[in-house]
Amino acid sequence: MRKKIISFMLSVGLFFFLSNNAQATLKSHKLFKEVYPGKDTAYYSCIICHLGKVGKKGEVNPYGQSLGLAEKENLTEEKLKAVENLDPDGDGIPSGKEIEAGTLPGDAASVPDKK
Ligand SMILES: [Ca+2]
Repeated sequence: MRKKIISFMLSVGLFFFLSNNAQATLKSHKLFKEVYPGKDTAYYSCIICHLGKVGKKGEVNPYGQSLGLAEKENLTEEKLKAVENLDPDGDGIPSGKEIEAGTLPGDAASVPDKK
């Protein structure tokens, strides 16, 4: 019985931990769309900032790292604007230009001339 109670408490804790992370990620996603509107819907994907297709907080690509998402900081419009002139994926194109062109600022294989 005691094991079941402990197991239940851990499940409840894990649920709240995961839903907090998911909410923060969704908030960042919404902000990105607001700051950079008018893109193709497919562009607004987790892979803009994250390594996987399902964005997990902490598992971020170089662009996500430049935004401080690896340190689990909250995303702000100021942070998005502040990294527009940086090239975190090292492909020679600044993040702002990549977003304008619809390529991935955290993936060196995605550049404006080969989308
Ligand atoms: Ca790129």
